[in-house]
Amino acid sequence: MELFHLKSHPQKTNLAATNRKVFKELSAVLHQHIQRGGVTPWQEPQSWFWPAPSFAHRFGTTPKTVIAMTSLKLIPALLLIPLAVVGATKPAGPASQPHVVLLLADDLGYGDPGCYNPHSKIATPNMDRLAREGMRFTDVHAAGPLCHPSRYGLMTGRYPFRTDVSRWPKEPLIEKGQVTLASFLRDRGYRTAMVGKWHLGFREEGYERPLPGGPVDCGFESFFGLRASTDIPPYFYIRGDRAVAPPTGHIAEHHSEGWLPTQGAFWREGGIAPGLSLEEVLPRLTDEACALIRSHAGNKTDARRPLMLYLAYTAPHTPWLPAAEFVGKSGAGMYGDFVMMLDAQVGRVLTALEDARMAQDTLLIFTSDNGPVWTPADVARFGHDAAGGLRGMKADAWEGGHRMPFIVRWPGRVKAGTVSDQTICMTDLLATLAEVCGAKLPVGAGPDSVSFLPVLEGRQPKGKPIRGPIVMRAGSSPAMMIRSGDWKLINQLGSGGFSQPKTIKPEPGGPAGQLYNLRDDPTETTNLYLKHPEIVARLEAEMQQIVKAER
Ligand SMILES: [Ca+2]
Repeated sequence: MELFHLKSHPQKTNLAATNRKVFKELSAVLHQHIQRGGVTPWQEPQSWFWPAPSFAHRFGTTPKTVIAMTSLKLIPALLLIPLAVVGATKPAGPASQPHVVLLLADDLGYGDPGCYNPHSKIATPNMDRLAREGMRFTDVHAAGPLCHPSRYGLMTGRYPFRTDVSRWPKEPLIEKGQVTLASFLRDRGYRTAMVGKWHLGFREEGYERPLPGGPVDCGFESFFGLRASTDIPPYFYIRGDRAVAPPTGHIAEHHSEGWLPTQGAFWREGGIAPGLSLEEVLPRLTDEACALIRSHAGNKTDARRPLMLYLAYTAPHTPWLPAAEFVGKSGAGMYGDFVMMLDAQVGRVLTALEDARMAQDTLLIFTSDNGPVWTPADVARFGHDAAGGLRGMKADAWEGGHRMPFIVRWPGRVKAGTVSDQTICMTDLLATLAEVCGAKLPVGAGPDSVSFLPVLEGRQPKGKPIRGPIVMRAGSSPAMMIRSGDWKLINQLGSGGFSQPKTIKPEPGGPAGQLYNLRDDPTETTNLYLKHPEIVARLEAEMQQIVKAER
């Protein structure tokens, strides 16, 4: 066998002896491919080794990097092949697109992963590893500070205040035909799969019947997971659009001593599928995701397509149910132990991608849907700040409610160990992935989505914002907020969410809202509303313009 690096030595120097690692790796994949019955190069060069870019990425840093093998005498089936070229240039079409794995944690705070908070009391080696191997963002915002609005924005690229998200318990929030991350990528040749918590509504007419309007009607070709959070009944698994077993049993409400009623191993009473244990849900989702990754790599029909996997975890949302091996292991109580268990799940997914030889060609995003259920009293008790110094918690208009850990690992395309302070909204993922595919979004799709691919690729000049203002509704009040550059306006007083007080009536002559300069005051301690009326007026006008735009 011979190995060539065509860019530097166009088929002149056999590098098989001097580049043993590359040679062995390439040979192994070639064998594996042939054993799976792969096509021969002259029949279908672009998909000979699907996915072709994995080679370009693994063995070089530019699309021009080429590995060639000749005289394949070690492989009887290909004895007569004079020359095979792999990954010569980035081909058009699905084979040029990376796998996309979107890992969404549930209620994980900005200050939980060690890579975001050097004082975190929770060991998160796998999240930290992602940060070391990818780009860590410090100013990314969920589209809303609660599960369902956040996920609506993530899936559709449209701000959740543009629809009535309160309909979710009975109706699908995503309209028929509305473009989603999944439908868009499916139409670009991806195999789209979702595992985990949906929380965007089904048309519910009884759990013995199909559940229309969910993931498989919104662009995912497969779905295994749950209707909503593991503290909101009924509790049952769904595969496709059917209950695996309908929730014909009953479970009583549960709380944990020493915690608020909405913390600890808290769940509400209601229906549950026979045999379902809430403790098993988190590892079960990982089992499903890892099996899906393995089956994708092992099935020659599937493996010809890039995979888009949306893995929406149920942790560390309540109930906090760490497995025995994690109990007492963090310095942040049941919550911290459950975050450690989540981190271990992330590690399992990374290992599955590596074992399937997909990791090097996967654009992996790790983030969370909204802030933690962690109060100032918890910070004092454990010395752990789940919001990482930001003000507030889940549901709040303050930063703790929606500024999220957000890490992108994409070997060969996103520089390892980098940090970006670009202000980004999770609605932006749709336009970003469209640009990754070299495609334009259809008219009307992702109206609040702006591609941040230039940031990922290090092309965006530092200090030049990639997008305009972000507008959001608070989780527990009608309060609206806008973030524009360094400035942030909340059009009422109070948190707007779970922090007390939620709302405060303005005093005569006092401020009617909150204005903060996040550059000077990232913890939102000094309200400049009365000091800068001109900035308040400008931000209010910007906000109204965005809210009123018909999108
Ligand atoms: Ca959540």
